[in-house]
This record gives sequence, C-alpha cells and structure tokens, in this order.
Amino acid sequence: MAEENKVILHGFWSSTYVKRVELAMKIKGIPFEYVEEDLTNKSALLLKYNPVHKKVPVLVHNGKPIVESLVILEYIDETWKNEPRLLPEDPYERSRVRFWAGYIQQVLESTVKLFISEGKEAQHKACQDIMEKLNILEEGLKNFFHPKINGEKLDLFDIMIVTTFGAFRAQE
Ligand SMILES: N[C@@H](CCC(=O)N[C@@H](CS)C(=O)NCC(=O)O)C(=O)O
Repeated sequence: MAEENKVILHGFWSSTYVKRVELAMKIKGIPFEYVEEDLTNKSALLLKYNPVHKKVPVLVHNGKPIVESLVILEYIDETWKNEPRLLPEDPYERSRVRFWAGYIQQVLESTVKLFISEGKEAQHKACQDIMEKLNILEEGLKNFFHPKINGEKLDLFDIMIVTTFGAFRAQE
C-alpha cells in the first residue's frame, strides 16, 4: 500500500463503535490494517492517539489519528468520495442523518449504563430509559426511514442501525 494511503484501525473485537468503522471501510472498499487493543492494558500508541478519551476506535490515516466513531465515519466519507456515499449531499438530509445517528448513539450509551448498573432498582430505571428512547426512535424513524429496495446502497444511517441493534438479541 502506498505510504500516502496508509490506514490503520485500532479496535477491540466486541466493540459496536469499532464495528461501525470496520463496516464503513468495507462498504467503501478501503484496505486497512487492524490492530487489536487490550483495553485492560492500553497500548502506548492508543494513549498517544486518543489522550482525551483513551478509547477505541482510533483510525490512523497517514499517521494522523481520528477518534470518536461518528467523527470517523464522516471523515471516511469526506476523504474517500467514491460510492457509496455514507451521507446525503443535501444539507437538510445530512442534518437529519446526523441527528438520528446522534440519537442512536444515546440509546447505545443508555445500554452501556444498564450493563454497569447494580441492583434491581437501578437496572429497572436503566431499562425504562432504554425503552423510552427506543419508542422515540421508532416514532421518529417513521418519517425518516425508507426501507431499502433491492440492493440500494448502504449509508451511515444503516451502519448505525446494523451495528447498534444487530447485537441486541444476543445481549438480551
Ligand atoms: N463515544 C465513543 C465511544 C467509544 C467506546 O466507548 N469505546 C470503548 C470500547 S466499546 C472503549 O474503548 N473503552 C475503553 C475504556 O473505557 O477504557 C465512540 O463513539 O467512538
């Protein structure tokens, strides 16, 4: 691979956030090297690349780190402009995708809270929070989501849905 297009993804095998980036790279057909991180013993490189959050995913493009999965997805689409585009051209449509992608991120964060909550009361509260958010999401998407017709291309919104909710069955 030419040096000017060296792409490395620092990840963790079960991370939904990392899966988003992996999927986007595959959909776009971008070759990349994958580095599995040990999150109980973070590498010096991970700490150097993401000193603020110290989390994966980190995408390193020609030595420059990009962090936060949603930021990375937008970076990918803006850097590799080949089809399929992950975000719509139209600014209003883009804003809607960004809004709902951010909301899905919040649902996921609520799920993480449920996993780490202790005691029946806290768990019940966390479950209620998730259910409320899922209902809002479902309602909101009625006006937004258009089912794909035969092989229509995948976009950022699909990536968010698939990687966030694909594992819900197993998590249950
Ligand atoms: N907001 C971040 C969340 C990333 C995240 O939470 N990554 C987890 C793995 S699933 C992590 O690196 N955890 C390590 C830690 O919290 O120390 C994103 O969207 O990329």
